[in-house]
Amino acid sequence: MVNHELAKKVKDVALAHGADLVGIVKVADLPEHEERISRILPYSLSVVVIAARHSLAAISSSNNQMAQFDTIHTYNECARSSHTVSRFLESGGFPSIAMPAFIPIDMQHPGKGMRGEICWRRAGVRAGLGSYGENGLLVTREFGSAIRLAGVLTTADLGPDHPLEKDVCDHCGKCVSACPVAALSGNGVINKKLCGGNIFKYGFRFFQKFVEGLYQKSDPEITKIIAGHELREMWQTFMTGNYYYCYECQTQCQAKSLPNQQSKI
Ligand code: B12
Ligand code: SF4
Ligand code: SF4
Repeated sequence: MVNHELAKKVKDVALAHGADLVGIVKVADLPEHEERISRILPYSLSVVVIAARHSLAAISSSNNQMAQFDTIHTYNECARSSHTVSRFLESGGFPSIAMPAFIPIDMQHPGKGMRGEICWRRAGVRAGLGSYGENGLLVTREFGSAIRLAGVLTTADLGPDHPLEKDVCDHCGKCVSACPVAALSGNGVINKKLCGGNIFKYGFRFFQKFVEGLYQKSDPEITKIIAGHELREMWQTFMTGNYYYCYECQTQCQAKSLPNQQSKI
């Protein structure tokens, strides 16, 4: 039986432990993911979708390390909130799993790390957290696209939310023009290769080329590469688990998001 009271409690727990927005979608309303979900947690009925907001100032900073540090924190808030919710539900007798926000992710063919078990944008739209933007991201009334998403699978039959009736994106097109590598062409269409090349400067592809490159070089060249800035950058990526070098399409819906953030003071 659909439990609205438990849904309310779950939302309170999520909001008290790092979430800024939370919504619920029935597994049956995510037919694209139903098969995978049933393999991860048989008899799951609901997905709790959690959004944690970025600091808009940090991800707009020209110093990318500020944006990366903020991203680590925002993902941590997603993890904290989703794990607390899953433990809360399990203590009530409902098997539940906190899902990764982005990694770990299936690295095998054909997805190769580019397809999540649940697409959080899609789940967020169906749970009524916001709507799709021209940037292809989930845009919220409260924080624009400057959020990170995660969630919890549960066997509890939680009272669901509904997709918003009104489009949150005002189609100003700022995100499309702000992309430094012209990866966006509007209406959510993205050239994943162009974007990936820009945001993952020292990610997997760089690592792969780096290792390949070492085989083809002479000893003195290898020594130079090993002493170079790029290896240190890659080491930092591995250490922090964060490798994003661009946030432009996340920061453009400022008109919508800033007043709300200020109103909390
Ligand atoms: C792989 C991945 C990428 C890849 C591919 C992105 C992509 N478009 O699929 C790359 C490396 C390019 C990438 C880039 C970025 N990513 Co990314 N990425 C993911 C990841 C891990 C998986 C996405 C996935 O499964 N895609 C596969 C399929 C489902 O996507 P698709 O085929 O494109 O289908 C989409 C469209 O068809 C769209 N769609 C369908 N109908 C319609 C209709 C309209 C009108 C529109 C507009 C769209 C639309 O809906 C589908 C998604 O819901 C998710 C985490 C997760 N598990 O969700 C994060 C995630 C999507 N990324 C995120 C972010 C923030 C970014 C970046 C800003 C980088 C950064 N600095 O962090 C850029 C933004 C690029 C952009 N504008 O889209 C956030 C998005 C937050 C938000 N507000 O929506 C996520 C959810 C991570 C998180 N946990 O918060 N990412
Ligand atoms: S910047 Fe404008 S067009 Fe892009 S997602 Fe935000 S509101 Fe929509
Ligand atoms: S993250 Fe940067 S490179 Fe990727 S689509 Fe957004 S603006 Fe373009």
